[in-house]
Amino acid sequence: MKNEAIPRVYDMLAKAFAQEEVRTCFALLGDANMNWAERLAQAGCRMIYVRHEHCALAAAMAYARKNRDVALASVTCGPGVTQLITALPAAVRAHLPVVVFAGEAPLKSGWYNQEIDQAPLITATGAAYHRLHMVERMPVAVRDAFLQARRERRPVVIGIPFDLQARPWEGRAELPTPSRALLPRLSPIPPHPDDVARAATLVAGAERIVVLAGLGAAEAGAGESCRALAEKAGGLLSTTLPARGLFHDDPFCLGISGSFTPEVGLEYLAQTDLVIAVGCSLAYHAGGGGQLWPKAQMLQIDVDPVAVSQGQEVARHHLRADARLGVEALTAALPARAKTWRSEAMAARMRDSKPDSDSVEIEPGLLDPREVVEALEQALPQDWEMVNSGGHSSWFFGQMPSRAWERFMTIREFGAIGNGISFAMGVAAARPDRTVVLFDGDGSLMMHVQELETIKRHGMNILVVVMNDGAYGSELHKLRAEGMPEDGSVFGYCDFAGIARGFGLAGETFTRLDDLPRRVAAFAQRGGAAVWDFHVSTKVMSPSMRRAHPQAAKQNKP
Ligand SMILES: Cc1ncc(C[n+]2csc(CCOP(=O)(O)OP(=O)(O)O)c2C)c(N)n1
Ligand SMILES: [Mg+2]
Repeated sequence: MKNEAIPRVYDMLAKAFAQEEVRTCFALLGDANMNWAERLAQAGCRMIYVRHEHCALAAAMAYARKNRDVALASVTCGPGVTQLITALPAAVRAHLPVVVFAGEAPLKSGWYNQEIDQAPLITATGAAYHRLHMVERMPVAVRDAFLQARRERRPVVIGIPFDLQARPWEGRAELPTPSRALLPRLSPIPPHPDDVARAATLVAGAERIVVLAGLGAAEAGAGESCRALAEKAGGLLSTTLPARGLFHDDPFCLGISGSFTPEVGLEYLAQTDLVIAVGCSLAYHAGGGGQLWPKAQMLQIDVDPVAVSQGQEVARHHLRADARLGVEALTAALPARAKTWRSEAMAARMRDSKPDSDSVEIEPGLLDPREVVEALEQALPQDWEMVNSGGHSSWFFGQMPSRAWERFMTIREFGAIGNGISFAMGVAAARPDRTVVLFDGDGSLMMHVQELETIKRHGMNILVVVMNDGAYGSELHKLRAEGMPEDGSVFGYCDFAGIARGFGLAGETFTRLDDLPRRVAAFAQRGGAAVWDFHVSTKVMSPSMRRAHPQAAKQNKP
């Protein structure tokens, strides 16, 4: 008979997590985490039980990004752990602090069917793995995992054999000091005056400057300083994709730099002679491997400047500093300019041009994805949280110039599809007072469509907007470009509205756009969750796809 009065190791473990002030845990239960999870829930942690372990971790990643703090996920041992392997590399590369409580197979058994060597699987992704086999040290090890996740900004997976979890707790009754009380104070790093003087000379000698801000700039609160620097330098503003919208209301913002650059922005990037990259890791995609700004020198302002990034030589000039302090010091050191690159005509062009003006004749009964996005940009309330998934359609969804970065999220550092629905759940959990709108492709949504049930059960406010081209559009366009059969990339327009209704959610199909404002108003009134299925043509190739396949772009013409 169980003696409930004797605390077990899992009781102590739950307490150690609870004192880390984790308010939400994304989990899927099995033998190796259920006792712990149950106790954690009793301690007041909100449990969001999902339908696939990948989605627990992916939702926690979005939650961490949104709250700018550690998030928590939990899975059982063996098959629970192997399901994490697609999400972990993205969390590592996106620098997301997530602690994962994973079980391990029992140590006492000679054989256990779910046993697998978990450590090498996890560490292969770049995440940390800690085997906790010393019972007395477990509460300290848990605390240290939170410290490590924060300091290294990466996922830390804790594996604990479930027979050890079930042992009576014979250690100290007191818990260790929680991580929050031990965190070092990380004040913003000011720049060195010599570096500022050198950077100012470089900037003063350039004529066509673009200030390119990344997520580091946005999170350091450097938006206003970047605007002031660009103004004083007579230059333009741009952002990386994750920081899109940081300058959404600035007339001299050319949009995103990278694969997602709008048409007019490409022209200006091609002319620039100096890119000042602020709080941005200079990933390959941000400058198309440098091809988007062939004439430009690069000055990087960052706490961790780099010369080579993702296989490319990126910056020869560096100013090591906190993004805001570095930009402010540089702006102050710049002499006033006689000439500016800016003009009213330029602002008017950026304001009035379409992101992509290519003309395509669309089949009757289908929509142009660009028009869908324009209509959504007009109709969706500004305070809705936006999540952009992946795939070909993400280019179009990225073009919503009125939207601010605080309400935008994308995590695509491992290039995997199928994450949108989990990221939307993570944002919804972090911002329960808001409506979240997910922009996803049909293929990506289908990969984890089961989570519609989680959304329904937890009463999340999520509008799933599907750009349904009846295909893996990314693959289809490449196959077409190569003159290959399209099999394996074309699936037909499945009925997402019907699927949504099957999960107890509202579902609607769109083959026209004129009644969108009315439907948005009705949804906003009703709240809850819904899936909106926009049937779009595969005739429209995104500009980045056209750049990669110029021949195919010509053939696609009516
Ligand atoms: C997990 C994973 N599997 C396969 C791929 C290859 N892939 C990239 S885009 C894509 C198609 C996405 O289709 P959909 O979500 O409908 O978006 P679309 O490209 O049609 O807009 C696929 C299969 C991937 N990136 N990630
Ligand atoms: Mg598709």
